[in-house]
Amino acid sequence: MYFDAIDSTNKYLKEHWKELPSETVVWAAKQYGGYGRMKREWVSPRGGLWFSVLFKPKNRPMNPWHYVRLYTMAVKDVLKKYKLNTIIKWPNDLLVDNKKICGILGEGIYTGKTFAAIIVGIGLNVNNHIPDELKDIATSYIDEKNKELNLERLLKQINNTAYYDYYIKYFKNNTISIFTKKWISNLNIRNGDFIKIISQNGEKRGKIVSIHGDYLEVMFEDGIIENVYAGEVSLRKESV
Ligand code: BT5
Repeated sequence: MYFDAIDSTNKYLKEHWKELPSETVVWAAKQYGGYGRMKREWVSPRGGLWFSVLFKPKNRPMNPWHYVRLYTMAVKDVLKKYKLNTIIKWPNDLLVDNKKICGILGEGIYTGKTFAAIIVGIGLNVNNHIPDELKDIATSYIDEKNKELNLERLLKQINNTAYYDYYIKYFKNNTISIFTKKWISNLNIRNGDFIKIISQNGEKRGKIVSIHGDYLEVMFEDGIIENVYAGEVSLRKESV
């Protein structure tokens, strides 16, 4: 489905998931109410690629974070074809030289015991120049390469890669852990790295004990080991 302008493609699917089939893609040229985790604003002017995909699978894992990871891998692979190398920043971003080019948001529709649907929203800065207030932390394809890309072709390539290279291959109960391992090996963090965790309760420094898909095991400065969950924190790498 294509919209010239919409508040948010994720919001659209959250309101219409019941009557739409699995794997519906909603794409908008522009969003005026785009959002990220914890309802943070996602700047979505014309020129960027803003879309969401609905998943209502019968026999595949139903954790929103699997779908976020699916798209970080697919967008990374496709941008590489356009000669732009990115790294995956745990848990949901793609970076170029430490600046965010893509952010991905997974949301689950929870009905009682299980998720009935997953909505994954992809925000990729392509032909849009980054506004001054985000220039220190964000970049776009055109700002990196001085070249425009065809958004429709890009959208198809990303969805084809996500579907055929990862979803069909790995999104089964016995293969999803292989996919998660593959994803972890593509991250910009390793066990033993020092990090700063930013959450609604403030900032804390610690060292990564182990990395998992949905959470990190972290030893904080006071020696206490805790799990920090992907939905609740932002992460910065610290130099030692
Ligand atoms: C994300 O959140 O990175 C997930 C963004 C998902 C956006 C897509 S677009 C299609 C679909 N429809 C929606 O409404 N959402 C999805 P988070 O990790 O919370 O990062 C949000 C932060 O990124 C903001 O607080 C800003 O600092 C920064 N930011 C905002 N707009 C940006 C942009 N266009 N490019 C890079 N960084 C941006």
